[in-house]
Amino acid sequence: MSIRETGETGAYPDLEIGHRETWAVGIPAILNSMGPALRDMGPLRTAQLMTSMNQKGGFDCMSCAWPDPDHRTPAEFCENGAKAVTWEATPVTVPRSFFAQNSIDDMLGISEYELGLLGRLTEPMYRAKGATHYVPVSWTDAISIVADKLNSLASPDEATFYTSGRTANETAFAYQLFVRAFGTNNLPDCSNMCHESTSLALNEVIGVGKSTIAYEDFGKSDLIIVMGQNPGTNHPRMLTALEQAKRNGATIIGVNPLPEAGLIRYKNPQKVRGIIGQGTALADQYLQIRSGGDMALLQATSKRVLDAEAAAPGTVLDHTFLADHSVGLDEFRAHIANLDEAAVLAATGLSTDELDEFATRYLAADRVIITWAMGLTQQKKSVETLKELINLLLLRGNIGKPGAGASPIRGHSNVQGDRTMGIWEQMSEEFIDALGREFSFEPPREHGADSVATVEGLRDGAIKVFFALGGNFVSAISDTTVAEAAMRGAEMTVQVSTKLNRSHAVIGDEALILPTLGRTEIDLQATGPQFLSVEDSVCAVHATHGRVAPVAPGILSEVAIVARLAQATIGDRYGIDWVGFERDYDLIRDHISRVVPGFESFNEDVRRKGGFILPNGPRDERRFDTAAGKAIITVNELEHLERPAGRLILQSMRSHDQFNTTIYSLNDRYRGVKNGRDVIFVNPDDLTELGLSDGQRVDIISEWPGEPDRELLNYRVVSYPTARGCAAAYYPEANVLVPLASAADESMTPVSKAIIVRLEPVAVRV
Ligand SMILES: Nc1nc2c(c(=O)[nH]1)N[C@H]1C(S)=C(S)[C@@H](COP(=O)(O)OP(=O)(O)OC[C@H]3O[C@@H](n4cnc5c(=O)[nH]c(N)nc54)[C@H](O)[C@@H]3O)O[C@H]1N2
Ligand SMILES: Nc1nc2c(c(=O)[nH]1)N[C@H]1C(S)=C(S)[C@@H](COP(=O)(O)OP(=O)(O)OC[C@H]3O[C@@H](n4cnc5c(=O)[nH]c(N)nc54)[C@H](O)[C@@H]3O)O[C@H]1N2
Ligand SMILES: [Mo]
Repeated sequence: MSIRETGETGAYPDLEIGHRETWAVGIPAILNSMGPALRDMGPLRTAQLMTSMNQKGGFDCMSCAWPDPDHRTPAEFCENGAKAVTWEATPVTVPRSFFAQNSIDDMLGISEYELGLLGRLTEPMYRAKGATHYVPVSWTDAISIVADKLNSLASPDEATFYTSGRTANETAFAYQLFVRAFGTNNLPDCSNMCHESTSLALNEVIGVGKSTIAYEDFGKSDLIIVMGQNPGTNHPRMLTALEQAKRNGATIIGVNPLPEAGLIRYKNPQKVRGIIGQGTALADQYLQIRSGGDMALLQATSKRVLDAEAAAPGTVLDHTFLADHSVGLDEFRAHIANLDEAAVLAATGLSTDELDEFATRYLAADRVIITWAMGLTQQKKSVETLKELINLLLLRGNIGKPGAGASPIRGHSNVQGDRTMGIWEQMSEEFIDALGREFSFEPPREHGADSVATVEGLRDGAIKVFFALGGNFVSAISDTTVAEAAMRGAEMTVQVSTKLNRSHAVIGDEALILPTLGRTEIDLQATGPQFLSVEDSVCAVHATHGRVAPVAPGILSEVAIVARLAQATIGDRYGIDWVGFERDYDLIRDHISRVVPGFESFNEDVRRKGGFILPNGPRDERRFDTAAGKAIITVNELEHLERPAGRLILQSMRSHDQFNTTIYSLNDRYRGVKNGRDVIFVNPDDLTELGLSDGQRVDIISEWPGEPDRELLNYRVVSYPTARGCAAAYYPEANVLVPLASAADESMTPVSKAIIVRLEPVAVRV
């Protein structure tokens, strides 16, 4: 291994590595969450927000899609929810002078963290072709610049319309209607990079791409398996549900290469016991699996289940359920009988004892829930892995009975609802038919571009206009260098945003920033204050009401922006009442009630305290609307990621102080990192094997056949007890290492959790 000469001192000179936490939440969480909120917002605004967050009649926290319990505590939020609210509801605004003083090139030199700290956007900004700076522009001009551009395109497919998952149901419905009426299905969204693998796998085998449980099921379960998910950081209120389940006698198993604090032990900040007491030891078993090894683990467990059935016929499988509700058992049994245990051990990095114990626990439980997030969905074989997860549940009838089921835990607070509302480049024929009927037009049928195809389209010149309803596309998508070059090739880019981020600096020839209201703010329209609605991870839909005054006058709601753009672009083409939509969101809900199943009395149901729960075939009546009319047990070839000698499998994940590409601070408390993000966590035995040591600076290099190496320079090695052969670094920085072509089979989700890398020591010049 050569010593490279790339190092300056690290990007974060104050970086400190301290000790790793095994407990999550408790007193530090309360102090951490309330401190910054009080400082930035003042006591009144803070009180208004914190007491209405996630309450019936209040607003929905935008930090994740975790559901709300029926009985709410007065403080129904977590540390990270409080951070998200503080970040959005800050009274600080970006002054005009910022754009006058800083050119777009200057903005490129400002980090995501510092851009966010500048505050909220308050007026539309325009960068004309060739100009070096953004200048203020009126709403009327901004909207007509975009509409004229869209109407000048040779085909509607030359434009693409991204959505980030914070967009509410009503906005999402109006937006996709506009896009389809304009004439394209180019509707990429953050879900393409997130739970797409889940949606595809579950739709195929159980007929619905969503969770099959209700919130109460956690409390009724015997065994909850949490796979590829870090709830202590990303869904902290889930720990309360797990704690409750544990008190009711459930066993909890974590499957994760990293020892994640919250999964292991938990102190509940909403209870006195949790604040001063010992808290709860959560996980009964913790499998530190090798990245990408989950398919092997699931197959090995199914094999043990089938072996147990063979040893005591008629006693292990749920024969009635399988006979009535599934197809494919015989083929599956024949296939799994030949499972190569040596391959399983290699793929999982686990011992036979660990695999046996896991299977024994599965067999001992009558009601099993498996939850999962990005550790399972951002892998090359994600879709197959999730089908294996369903296979395992089906064998013992663990779908459609109390306390049992498959539960993907979604990320963005309304990413699931956006899909229900039609934000997808490949919506079903039924949806397209219903939409066309409701608005008397013929929507386009050909599938549109997803997130990866959007970058390819921009790169190759097929796509000329990029419009984003929220999000931070260039930072979120894989292959940063390629994505940024592609975006710069656009003729026009438009961002509807609350705050500045990198996507406002990496732009096309012409660019616009359209500032919008956040979820915390009162949305006053001609007919009075409006509310919106969201759908959580367990298919519960409820209203969200803004509670504080908008941060500045003149900011439009997302609905208003979409409606005005639609009016300016397609006008009265199909007689759609865009003006009415902006005045009264009930009109949008009326249309939704006739297009989207489950929403038949939307305006009425959504006004009930706590909202309503969407129908769900598998959960409600063991009805599986698949091609076979039953749940499909599938045969999947085990394939595992080979790790070439001297290389590591790198995953990119979130720190405790970030929301996706938004960085709240440079700390990751549970993992012991302070004041920096340029770290790579590596197992101590791997360090020895690679001849590296803790504290050393390395360049991280990913390799992809036929392409030049991708590099992330000058990272500090942290010796950390992750699984052997695996390493971890933070997203979004690590996206430079993920080739655009490295996407999951079928779902095309970037493989953010398994990048083959080598580490090269750098000589640091101080
Ligand atoms: N505070 C906060 N909350 C958030 C977000 C945020 O950024 N900040 N983001 C939101 C969004 S959009 C999402 S999608 C969710 C994300 O929620 P998570 O999926 O929890 O997010 P990640 O940080 O990507 O963590 C992935 C986890 O999977 C593990 N893992 C990696 N590879 C494997 C593997 O091969 N097998 C297994 N079994 N595990 C693996 C990692 O060690 C890590 O614990 O959180 C949502 N909530
Ligand atoms: N390497 C790697 N890459 C990943 C992932 C990973 O784990 N590893 N995770 C992937 C996942 S799961 C996801 S979901 C994507 C996330 O991708 P995105 O959803 O595109 O990214 P975010 O960082 O959530 O977007 C934040 C921006 O949204 C804007 N915003 C915030 N609130 C609002 C609002 O109310 N309205 C509007 N209009 N704008 C608002 C703000 O300007 C803010 O800067 O990233 C993906 N990329
Ligand atoms: Mo996500």
